[in-house]
Amino acid sequence: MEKTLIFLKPDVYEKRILGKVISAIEDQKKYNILEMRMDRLNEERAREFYSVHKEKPFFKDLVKYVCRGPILVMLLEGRDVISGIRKFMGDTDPLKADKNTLRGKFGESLDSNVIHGSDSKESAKKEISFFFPEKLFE
Ligand code: IDP
Ligand code: MG
Repeated sequence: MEKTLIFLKPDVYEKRILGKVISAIEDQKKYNILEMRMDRLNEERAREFYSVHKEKPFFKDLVKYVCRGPILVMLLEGRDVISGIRKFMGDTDPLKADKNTLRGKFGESLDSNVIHGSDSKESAKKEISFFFPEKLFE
């Protein structure tokens, strides 16, 4: 069993579709939600979380996006959950994402693209410890 870190971004909260996105994930019948918490990133924490992107032209907009409202953070567990949930998220750009992915269905643009998901075992480990430091070594 593998673990990953996802969060539903502020656009999901703003549109009041947290429940719909959680339902879509649960309907996959593949993953266990081990932890779930409303949280909010400030600029400093967002910059730290996304530090791999700090040289990118969109970094400033990305930080603004994820700080603009509450996020719902989840620790997910399942077989191949890291790649499985990434596939289910869909393309980073909702306009390019398949219609039966979360971003294709609920997203609008690069700053309303619904969800973050860890992209490797290394980033999952780092990102789980960022939000759930007490859970990492269980
Ligand atoms: P991912 O979320 O699919 O892993 P990344 O390349 O890691 O995509 O980018 C992180 C986030 O930064 C994206 O989810 C999106 O919100 C934002 N982003 C990515 N590329 C662009 C861009 O070209 N313009 C504006 N925002 C972007
Ligand atoms: Mg990424």
